[in-house]
Amino acid sequence: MGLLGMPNAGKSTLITAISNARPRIADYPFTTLHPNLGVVRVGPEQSFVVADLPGLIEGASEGAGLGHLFLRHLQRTRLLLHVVDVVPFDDAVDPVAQAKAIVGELKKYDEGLYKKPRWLVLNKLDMVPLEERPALVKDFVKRFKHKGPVFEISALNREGCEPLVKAVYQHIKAQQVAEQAPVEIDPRFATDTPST
Ligand SMILES: Nc1nc2c(ncn2[C@@H]2O[C@H](COP(=O)(O)OP(=O)(O)O)[C@@H](O)[C@H]2O)c(=O)[nH]1
Ligand SMILES: [Mg+2]
Repeated sequence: MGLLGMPNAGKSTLITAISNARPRIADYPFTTLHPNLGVVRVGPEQSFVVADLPGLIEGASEGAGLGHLFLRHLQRTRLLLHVVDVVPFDDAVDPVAQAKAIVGELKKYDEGLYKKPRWLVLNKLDMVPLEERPALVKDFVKRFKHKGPVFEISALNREGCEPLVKAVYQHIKAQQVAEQAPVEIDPRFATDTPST
């Protein structure tokens, strides 16, 4: 599973909350040139790898060309989580516009990645009073025109992280099983089939 999102969205905090990785929080995005990989343990013999990919979007949009360093990791992911800070510090910043920009970069960057399943993870919900959350989430999803699954979390206090991790595991497992399903061979084309 790979994490996408603007700097400060909470990707490093999330990977710390759910996996054994210990990246630097609130780190300047370009200081990490290597993806942070972590193992998420879901249950006995149930785990998956999470990759925080600093620089993919940020680097690509700056023309820094760092993105390709992470492509290899990203291409191996079966699922992308798009992490969004719903309460940006700067009031002038519209988180929906930022999220759209990320998706635009992704599409420009690599059509294959753009087509991967991408779930929306609305982060920092702890900053939003309970009674305001439903409206905020509804408005975001509507304006972002998001069709897939949506998760509401606080990476900081781990609220909502467990259901997210379980859903991710199930998705990845299901895809893995589907990929390993035996390919049916048409007997007419099997080499050991008698020709009569
Ligand atoms: N209140 C709150 N702050 C958060 C949450 N997640 C991350 N932060 C803060 O947001 C800042 C950026 O987090 P970081 O994980 O480094 O973001 P990244 O740039 O996407 O990796 C840090 O100061 C975090 O403590 C959250 O769920 N709630
Ligand atoms: Mg980070």
